[in-house]
Amino acid sequence: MPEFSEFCDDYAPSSDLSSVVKRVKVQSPIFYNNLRGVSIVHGHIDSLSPKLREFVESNVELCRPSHVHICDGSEAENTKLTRLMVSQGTLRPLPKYKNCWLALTNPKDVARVESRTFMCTRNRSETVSKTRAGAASKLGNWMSLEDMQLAIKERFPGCMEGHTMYVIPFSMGPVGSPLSKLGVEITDSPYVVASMRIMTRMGSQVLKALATNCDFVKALHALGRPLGKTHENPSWPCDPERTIIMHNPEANEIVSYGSGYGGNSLLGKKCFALRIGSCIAKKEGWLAEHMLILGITNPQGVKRYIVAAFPSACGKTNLAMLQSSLPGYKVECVGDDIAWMKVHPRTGKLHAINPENGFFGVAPGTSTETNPNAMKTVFSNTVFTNVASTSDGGVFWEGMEKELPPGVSITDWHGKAWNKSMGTTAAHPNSRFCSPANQCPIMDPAWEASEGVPIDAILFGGRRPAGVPLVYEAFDWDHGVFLGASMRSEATAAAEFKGKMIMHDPFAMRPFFGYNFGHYLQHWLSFKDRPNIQLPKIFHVNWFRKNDQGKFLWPGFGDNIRVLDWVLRRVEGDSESAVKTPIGYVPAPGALNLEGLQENIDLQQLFHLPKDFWTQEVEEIGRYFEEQVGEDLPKPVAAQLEALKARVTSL
Ligand code: GTP
Ligand code: SPV
Ligand code: MN
Repeated sequence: MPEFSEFCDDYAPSSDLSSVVKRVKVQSPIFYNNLRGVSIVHGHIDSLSPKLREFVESNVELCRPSHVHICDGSEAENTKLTRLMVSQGTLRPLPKYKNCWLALTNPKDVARVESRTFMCTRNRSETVSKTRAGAASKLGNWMSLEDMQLAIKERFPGCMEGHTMYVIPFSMGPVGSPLSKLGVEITDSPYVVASMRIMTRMGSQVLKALATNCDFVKALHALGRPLGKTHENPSWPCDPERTIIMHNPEANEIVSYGSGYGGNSLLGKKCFALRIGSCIAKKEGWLAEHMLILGITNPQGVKRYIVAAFPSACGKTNLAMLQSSLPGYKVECVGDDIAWMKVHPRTGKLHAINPENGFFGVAPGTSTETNPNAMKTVFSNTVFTNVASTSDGGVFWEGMEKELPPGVSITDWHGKAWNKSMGTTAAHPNSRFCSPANQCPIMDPAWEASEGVPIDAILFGGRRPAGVPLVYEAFDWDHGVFLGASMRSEATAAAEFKGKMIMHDPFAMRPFFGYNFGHYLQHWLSFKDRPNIQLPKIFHVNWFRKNDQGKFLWPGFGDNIRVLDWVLRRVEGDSESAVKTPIGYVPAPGALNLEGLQENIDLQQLFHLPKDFWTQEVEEIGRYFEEQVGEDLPKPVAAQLEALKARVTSL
C-alpha cells in the first residue's frame, strides 16, 4: 500500500528525528533503538515549541512511525492526502459533486464506542458519582491513571510502524478568541487529518499561535494496525476488539486507539470540546455543552440567540439550520453540536461560541424538504462516510428518495448493489457528512465573533414518543437545571446501542461528562449566584411524540419555528401566552402560532399530561438519581424532584 512519502517527492525531508529522539530521556520501560529513518516528510521540527516538540518526539519513540508529517492545513497538503487515500481505497471520488469523497468503514467501526470510553483520574469520585452498591455507572466510565498507562503500553508501542505519523495543530474556536483553546492531535490516519481540517481551524496559523502559547491539549490517536496484523478491510484499518478512548483531565491528555470513526478519532470534538472541555470549564467557571447555537430574528426585527441540548441524532443540526415555515422569521446558524459558554463581564449574559469549524452531521433523514440548508451545504468539499452511492457518481441515503434522478442504480454502504425491496438500509443509520461550516448559506454573521453571542434561552429535549408535551417552560433556574438533569430519550444509532429503549441522558451529556455528574449539577446551579447575572430562560421540547398509530403528532423541522416563536415571546416577558401546569408553563390556548399549517394538529394529545405517565416518570427519575448520583445529588435538585412529585398528584 502506498504511503504518504511516495506522494511527496516535492517535499525533501527537512530534518531527521533519529538524532533528536536519541537525546530524549526514556521514561518508558520499553526502549526502542529502531528510530533511524524516521524522517520529517513535511514541516519543520525545529520550529515547534519545546513542549510540542517533546510531545511529538515522545510519541515517535512510542509509536515508531516511518515518517512524520507536521500539517500546515494547506490546499496542496489536502490534495496530496486525498490522492493518497484514493490510492489506498479509503476514499472514493464522487464525480457528481465538487471535491466530494466517500469513505466506507469497516462495518465494525461505525459509531462512538461508549463502553470503551474512559475518564482517567486519581480518584474514581472525580469522574463518577457514588453509585448504589453493585450498580454500574451509566454516566461515564472511570479508569485509574495507572490502568491508563497500562492500556497505552499494551497497544501503542510500534503501532505506527511502516506508516506516517501526522501532527495536527488545531484550535477549538476562532484562533485568537479569548474563549478558544488549542490542541495538537497526533494520528496515523489521513482521513482524520482531512476531517480535522474541516471540523477545526487547523494548520500553520495554529502552529504560529502554539509558538507563543504552550498551553495545548495533547491528543494521540492510532488506528491500531501494528505490523503483522492482517486487516479484513485494508482500506479502513482499525482494531475493534481493542478499541479504547481515554482522557486524563489533570494533564489535558486524550489517547484513542483502534477506531477511525467520528467522535472516537476526531479528538477535537467530543473528547476535547466536551469531556476535557467540561473539566476545564468547571475549573475556569464556564460551561462546555452538547448544544447547538442559533440566532432568530422575529418579524419585528428583534434578534436573539438560543442554545439547545438534544442527545445524539435528536435534531440539533436540523434545528440549527431551520428554514422557517412562519413568514417574517429568520434563523441563522452559529453551531450545530457544541457550545462553550461564559458569563460576559459587561452584559452579564451567557455568551456562546461554537468551538467547531464544520458539521459532522447525520445523513439519513436530511433532504430538501427537511433541511434545505444542509442540502445546500454538503455537496462540495465534503467527506461522506457510510452513505450509499449512485451510478451517476453521487450519494444516497434514506430520505433522499425524491432527490434521486430517474434510472440511477444504488450501491449501499457495504459496497453492494442495493434496492429498497432488500429490506436493509442503503446508508448506515449513523452515516455522516463532514462539511465546512462556512458553506452553510445561513451562517450567522457573528458565528466567529470572538466574544461569542448572547444567549436568551436554553432548550433541553429528546425523543419521547409518549407523555412529554411539545414544549414547556421551567419555573426558574433550579427547575431548569432539574429539567436538564432528568432528560430521557430513545437510544439512537450514534453509539453502540441496539433497539429504541428510553435512556436517561441528562443535559444530552451522558456520554460526554468529563467529571462527576453531581459536581456538574452543582456547577450549573452556581450560575444563579454570580453577580449581575442575566440568566437565560430554560425550556423542554419534544418534536417526537407519537399518536396511537405510531405517527408523529408534530410536523417538526421548519415548523419547529412555531415553538421558537412562543419561546421568544416568553423571553420578551409575554405573560399572557402561558399557563401553569404541574410540570411547567405551557402555551396558553391559541398562543402557539399554527397559521398556515397544512395538517390538522391534535393539540389535545400533543400537550396531554397523563397522570400515570408522570407518576411513573417521577419514580423513574428518583430511582435513577438515587442509583447513579446518590449523595452527590445537590439538595436543590432533590428538592425539585420532591416538588414535582407533589405537583403531579394534582394531574
Ligand atoms: P448528532 O450529530 O448525533 O449530535 O445529532 P443531531 O442532534 O444533530 O441530530 P440531527 O439534526 O442530525 O437529526 C437526527 C435525525 O433526526 C435525522 O434523521 C433528522 O431527520 C431527524 N429529525 C431532526 N429534527 C426532526 C424533527 O423536528 N422531527 C422529526 N420527526 N425528525 C427530526
Ligand atoms: C454525536 O454522537 O453526538 C455526534 C457524532 O455528534 S460523533 O462525532 O461521532 O460524536
Ligand atoms: Mn453530537
